[in-house]
Amino acid sequence: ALQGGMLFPTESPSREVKDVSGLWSFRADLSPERNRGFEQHWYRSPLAQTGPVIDMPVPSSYNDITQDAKIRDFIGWVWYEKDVWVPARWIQDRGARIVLRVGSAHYYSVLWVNGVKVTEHEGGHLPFEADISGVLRQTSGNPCRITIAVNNTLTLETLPPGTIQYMNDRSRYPAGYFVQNTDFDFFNYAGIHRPVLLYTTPKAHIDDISVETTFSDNIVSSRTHTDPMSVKHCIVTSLTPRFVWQIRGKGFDWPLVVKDFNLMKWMGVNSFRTSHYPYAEEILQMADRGVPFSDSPGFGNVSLAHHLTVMEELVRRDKNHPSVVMWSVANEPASEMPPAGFYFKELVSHTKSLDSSRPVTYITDSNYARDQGAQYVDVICVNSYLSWYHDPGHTELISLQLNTQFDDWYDKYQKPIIQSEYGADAVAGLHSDPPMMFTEEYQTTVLQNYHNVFDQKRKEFVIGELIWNFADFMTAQTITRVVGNKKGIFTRQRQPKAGALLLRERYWRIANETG
Ligand code: GCB
Repeated sequence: ALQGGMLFPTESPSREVKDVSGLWSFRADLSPERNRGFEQHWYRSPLAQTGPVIDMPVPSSYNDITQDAKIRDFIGWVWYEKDVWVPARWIQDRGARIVLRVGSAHYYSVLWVNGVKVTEHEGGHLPFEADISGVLRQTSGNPCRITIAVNNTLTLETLPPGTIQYMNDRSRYPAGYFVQNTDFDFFNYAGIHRPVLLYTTPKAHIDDISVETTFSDNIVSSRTHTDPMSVKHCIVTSLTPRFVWQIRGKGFDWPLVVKDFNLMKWMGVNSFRTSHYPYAEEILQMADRGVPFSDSPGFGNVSLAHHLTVMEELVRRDKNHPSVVMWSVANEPASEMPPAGFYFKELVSHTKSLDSSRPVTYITDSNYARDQGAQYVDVICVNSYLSWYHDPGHTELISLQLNTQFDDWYDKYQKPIIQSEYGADAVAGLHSDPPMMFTEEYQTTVLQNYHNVFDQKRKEFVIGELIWNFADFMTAQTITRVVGNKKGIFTRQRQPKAGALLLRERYWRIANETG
């Protein structure tokens, strides 16, 4: 079980917050074993004394900041360092507790203050912190040198998982050559993605609170019920934003957050799904003010134990946001594998024990007959790409195949269903009539065919629809991707494609019909 709460730091008469984001010194450990920083103790002296450093903005991914493809595609440990001044009164006041908090860093982090290790953390999208009062007072505080080593390597035990593959054929690859393989298609952006804060609390302080939200309007009525059918009102329409874009990668960025909320309001969206990881707390705070949403974060024991911890951290952090309507424990897991049944039984029941007031789900692209985990969830969330990854070009098949998809799942489980992804790639400005794949016309035709079925099934058991995707986003380079994934209805620069106008008309119409 986790120690302590994880309240979002805010100022008060008894608490102060100091944001130490900004320019940090940065060095990637390019040694063949990627371990030189630890061997040479780079945390013991200023990083610049160990070798060349460059400026790196925090928060941001480091990948797109330089012109160097080695940094863009780097796998392994990178080192961040910053000297900060801690207010003298914080150090002198023995009644003050001084905490260093990292909003998120991807994926494994080790944190030192003045050369003393203060904590480490596994997991790429949730905050971690350390009480550094003792270290600061022992090392006489100022300037306070903060060092953070971050490793983006994905293994079968990380979320999301990945594997490292060594290429041993010396006729084709140099010695030591390796690649990171993954099964997801967003670019594995890495670095310190959310603000780094110093804050104080009194020694005797409130560590955690639980907010019970009761609302009379139907937007958040699901908040106080476990009955998933009550979700009906808040997920009539929805879409998926993705806070990746140019230069900053996954780094938190207020202008982009506000722009995306404005776009969602413009479209008449009443809900969105986070994908495929927990978003920044600032985004939840925005959502609490208007747009509710559901949150998401190998099958071995090590994976399961880590996964349970991540759900504990997620629920601890986000339980008080009225905008969170449902917990999602996974996206497209290999849920047809035999161990998946036990894995999801444990994961779902553990999440329910942490919060009995919200439904729990995971997103599946598995076949209804082979999936092992749907029996444990409250709502079945299905992704499908009819006429894209299957029967490419044949939009005339969508109606038949989508009806079958819904009926199969419903006949087996009698649970409410959300279409949690559907869509098609469109390169903005590419046109063809009759429609062809990758044109705006093809994307709108796919959406329209899906919508026709949603409109029939909405009267029965289909309680939500989430377009994939809100905006285009960067992926690894493959032959299926045209400079990233183009399933956005907005471009990466947030300009609308024809699909955005189709959805806008639809969302506003449904909102008017359902009041
Ligand atoms: C999916 C994944 C999403 C991909 C999408 C696609 O099912 O959940 O991460 O981006 O398909 O476009 O292939």
